[in-house]
Amino acid sequence: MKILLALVLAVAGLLVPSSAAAQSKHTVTYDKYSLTVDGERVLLQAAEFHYFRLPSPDLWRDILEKEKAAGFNGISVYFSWAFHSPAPGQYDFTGVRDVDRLLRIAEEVGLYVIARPGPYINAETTGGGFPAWLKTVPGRARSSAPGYTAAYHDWLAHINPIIAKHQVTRGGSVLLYNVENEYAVNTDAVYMQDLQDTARADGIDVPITTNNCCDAGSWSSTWGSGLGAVQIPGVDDYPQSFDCGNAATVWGPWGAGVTEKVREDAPVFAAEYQAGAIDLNNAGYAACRELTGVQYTKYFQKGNMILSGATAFNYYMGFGGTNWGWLAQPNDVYTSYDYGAAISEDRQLTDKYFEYKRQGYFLQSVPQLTKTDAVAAPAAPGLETAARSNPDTGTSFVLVRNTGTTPVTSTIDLGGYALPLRLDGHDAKILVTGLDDLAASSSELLTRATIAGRDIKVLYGTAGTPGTTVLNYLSKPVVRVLDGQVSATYSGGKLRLDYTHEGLARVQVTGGGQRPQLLLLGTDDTAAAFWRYDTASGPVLVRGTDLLRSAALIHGTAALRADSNAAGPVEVFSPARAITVNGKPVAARTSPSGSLIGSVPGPRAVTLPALSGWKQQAEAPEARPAFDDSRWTVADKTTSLSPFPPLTQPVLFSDEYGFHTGSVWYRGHFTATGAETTADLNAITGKRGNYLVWLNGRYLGAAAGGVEDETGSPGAGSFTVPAGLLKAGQPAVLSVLVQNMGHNDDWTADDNRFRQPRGLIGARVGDAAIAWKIQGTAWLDPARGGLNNGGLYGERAGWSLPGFADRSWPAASKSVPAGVTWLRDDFRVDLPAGQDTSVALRFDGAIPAGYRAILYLNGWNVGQYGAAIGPQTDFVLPAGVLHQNGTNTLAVAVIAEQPSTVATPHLVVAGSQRGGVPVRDVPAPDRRNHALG
Ligand code: IPT
Repeated sequence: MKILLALVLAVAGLLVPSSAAAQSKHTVTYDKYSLTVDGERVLLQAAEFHYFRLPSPDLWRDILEKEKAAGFNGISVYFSWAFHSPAPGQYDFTGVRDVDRLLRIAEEVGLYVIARPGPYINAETTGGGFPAWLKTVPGRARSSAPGYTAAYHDWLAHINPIIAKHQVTRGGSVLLYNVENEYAVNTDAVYMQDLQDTARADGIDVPITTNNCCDAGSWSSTWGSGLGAVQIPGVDDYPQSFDCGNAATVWGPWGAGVTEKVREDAPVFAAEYQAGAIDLNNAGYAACRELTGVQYTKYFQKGNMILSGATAFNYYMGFGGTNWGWLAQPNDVYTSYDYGAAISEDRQLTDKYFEYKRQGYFLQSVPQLTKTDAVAAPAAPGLETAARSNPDTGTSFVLVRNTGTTPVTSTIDLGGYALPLRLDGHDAKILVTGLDDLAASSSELLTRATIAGRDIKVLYGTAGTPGTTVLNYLSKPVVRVLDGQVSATYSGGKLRLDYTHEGLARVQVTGGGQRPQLLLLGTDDTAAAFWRYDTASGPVLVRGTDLLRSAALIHGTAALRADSNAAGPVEVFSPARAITVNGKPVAARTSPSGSLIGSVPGPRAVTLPALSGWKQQAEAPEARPAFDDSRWTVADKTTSLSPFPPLTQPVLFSDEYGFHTGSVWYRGHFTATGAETTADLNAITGKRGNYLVWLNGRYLGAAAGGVEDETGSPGAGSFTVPAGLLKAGQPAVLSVLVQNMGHNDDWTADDNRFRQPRGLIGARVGDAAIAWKIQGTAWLDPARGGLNNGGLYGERAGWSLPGFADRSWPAASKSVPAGVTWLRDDFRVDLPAGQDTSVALRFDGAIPAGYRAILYLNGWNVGQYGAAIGPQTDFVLPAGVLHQNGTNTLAVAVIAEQPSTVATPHLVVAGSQRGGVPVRDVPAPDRRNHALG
């Protein structure tokens, strides 16, 4: 019965693969070579993933399945304190914050987890993970100061139990626990030790690591007093830096990218190995993907593997995602955190993904690599070589790199043969000798498996280059070339195959005193078309489709869950006699290679609606003198913990009054003399922010907010008071809308950056004594969280939400005055079922300088658009936040520094595949079912 149910579910494509290990407890240890689980050596190949940058939990499974399909066996996850804690003592782990669910998905998909709860995480996210309310807590952050200690103990008391429950040692998948982040300046060993003691007291029993940046030896047993030392120190390597604008010429400015060994008794751990870049210079993420492209990935990563002997890797980022809401740390990033990663922000697989897959499959098929020592390498004239060897099996791994930029033709002595070799400029290969029956090869190994009593090896090389593979055979075997051109010779117990890497050659070898064997000899591209999935009843190899999510072998059927970008072939190597793809039977024939070949359909065409029903409404009543601010907070503090002194009294820093997110309004009341000539203001907003000023309802203008740099002018603006606007003895009101961005990080661990204020830091109108009121975010959205909404009038009144009654709003003229204007449009989407269509909002034309726009999809703040913000013109609308079959509401808050004609966006398909994972709408309140504050 159980089997029948499994069959039905598997055929229907519903069976969620679960790691064989789930639910049973395991022992985790390590030695100088590698981590071990139940005594088995593990090569950890992880990709960094930030759940908080993808606000649709069903899509977490999509990304994790994509990572697994690329050969990763782990993910590394930062947990952002700021994302879970909107106010002191308040924590939320539900909905898009349900990290227990994330860790369950990782278990189901079969991925180890490196858990990184900080408390400090950097990550170009607001506050570097610190909640902004921490600015008002005394005691230096990232130290053993009591105030900070109490605050982070509260965070860890919430997050540690969730992590602990999911450890490998308790049947889960958390394999490593990372304390702090690049904690190398202004360090405090007592604090570093306490993080670990707290973790242990909370039940963390997997090895503890930390990621070091600058002094790789930090927190090793021999560093400093030894207090705070971690078991497995990790090292961050970013060889390409972040100069995306010069991608074409940059090559390793930040060093060779070889991870140092830090402790003699621990394995080498590449804790963050560069796999993309932040777009520091607004070059666009396509340029960052080029900076860290296939060539970089081959040369530096393969180099690191062999030169360092690392057996644990984490690639930063595997999928970058989106700084939705106010998640961005504004000095370094804007809305997109695409990162030029292997999986793009719109969840598409890029060229780089397939290079990760080639390397990942290789790593997973050579357990011999988990225990190696450096050995002398064979020479290859004109090329750089280095080697490592497994002392138990004699298997050797030879790195061959072309350090120059032009192709090199050479030979290398492998296994007693001088094998011809040609490497393109900056190309790198890892060649293997002595791997079971594989004596030597100048092709690289993609993967190997024994399937239905036959050994299959997939080997590959650059298209057009020569390849030779030498195999041990006790006696002369029968060689049949099924496809392609391969010549075979046998002598002295060795079968030698010579060929040119081209298309996909297939060679069947039988007899010779061993199991039958199928050799698949491909190019980079044809090798990348293979997918492998290890089912409970053995491996399945699939050629074709565009992503194999899982496979199951059930009663003679290979049940695949796969995505296809277009109609095409699917070839399955397995013991099965029939195939289903996504639950549907596929007509298949048996090929001469002994595989089943059929075809899969592509996605159905998608029509997206035009966004043509825009309505428009101006707001900003706060600018009007008569506006009732009696319920606003009085701003009258005279001191703050910020190292940045206020320029005038009282202290107007918005964090002091509990307003940490996005826009903040100020109203300053004073009695005029009539002699005032200027209003002089200063604001610190973080990079990309601004502020707009009204006096007695008259718009005076706007200025850029100050940025991180403490030495520069803190966002100074001097505004002329129009003659006659102020009258002697009459009440006057200065209204200021400050567009605060996210919060600075605390990379330097000295509080200076992190405690930098947001909002007004000085205000003067003549000599008037000003009485201030302040208003920011007015309600905590229970689903979208504390980082979604700022304090615009429309945000406070629910204009961003679906269901808000905009019936009385006029059709949009799209011409807006200086100030704040909203546009709204409802549209219906009906995307085909059983397929994954990724949708984005696109703005055409030049990015406007005169205004900025905050974009809300169904109430979720999905991004900010404007020349002052960044180069971004496409904004991803994640499935689930986008109702794929239903009504959606777009709301655009335009903050204009001058009268403008605004551009409205249109919908585009960013990618479409048949397949995908089921995605439900992310539950979130609309106007009708919550009370606005
Ligand atoms: C490294 C950080 O650990 C990580 O959080 C992130 O900020 C990354 O950089 C850049 O995206 S810091 C390293 C570059 C010195």
